[in-house]
Amino acid sequence: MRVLLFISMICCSYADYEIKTLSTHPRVYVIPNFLSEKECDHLIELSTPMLERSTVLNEQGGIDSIDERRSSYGAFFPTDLQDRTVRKIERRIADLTHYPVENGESIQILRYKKGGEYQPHFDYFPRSTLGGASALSRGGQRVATVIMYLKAPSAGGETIFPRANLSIVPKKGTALLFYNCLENGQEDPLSLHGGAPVKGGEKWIATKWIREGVFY
Ligand code: PD2
Ligand code: ZN
Repeated sequence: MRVLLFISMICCSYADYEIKTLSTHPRVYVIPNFLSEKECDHLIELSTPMLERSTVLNEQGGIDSIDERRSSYGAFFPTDLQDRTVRKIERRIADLTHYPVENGESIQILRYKKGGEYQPHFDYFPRSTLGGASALSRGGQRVATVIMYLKAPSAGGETIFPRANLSIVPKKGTALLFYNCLENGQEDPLSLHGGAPVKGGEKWIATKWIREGVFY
């Protein structure tokens, strides 16, 4: 019995979080202490050698391009990455969202320096463009997004939802969960969101985009 309790304590470490509802239209939730400080530092360390200038989706179906609307540096963890911490976090996200691990794109790490921002956009793919259709063919729509704050800037860098009048101040270890689609699967225009310019220090986040089906 004691052994079982010990095992469940290890498996569920940091699964004991509180989910706070910030908005129901759009659906936005904040989860303090979703990651431990050690996990945040580990993700930063692991991704640092992989970072490259971020790109945005080319809606015509060509190559994604560097764009001033998104002035961060980022990296997707390779799908075959063997890292216990990353696996544990992916399991935790699946428990939080009730979507299987297989529906998640691999975690993307983003680093914003002073002045870095991500102007308001939708995480869902546009159905009417070639680029959107090609992205949709790999597991369907991005129904939900989980942003985990790994390092908070000293000023600025809030995640904003301009149509819902919401502004979330980054805090190390906190996660933000929001749905890009309504419960009926339709894209939600109220999910428009962005990363405000960083005014001091650096902001690091890990983003997990979750598809409606298995991502491949
Ligand atoms: O950095 C952010 O706060 C942010 C804002 C909007 C990140 C994303 N979108 C994203 O990674 O999609
Ligand atoms: Zn986004």
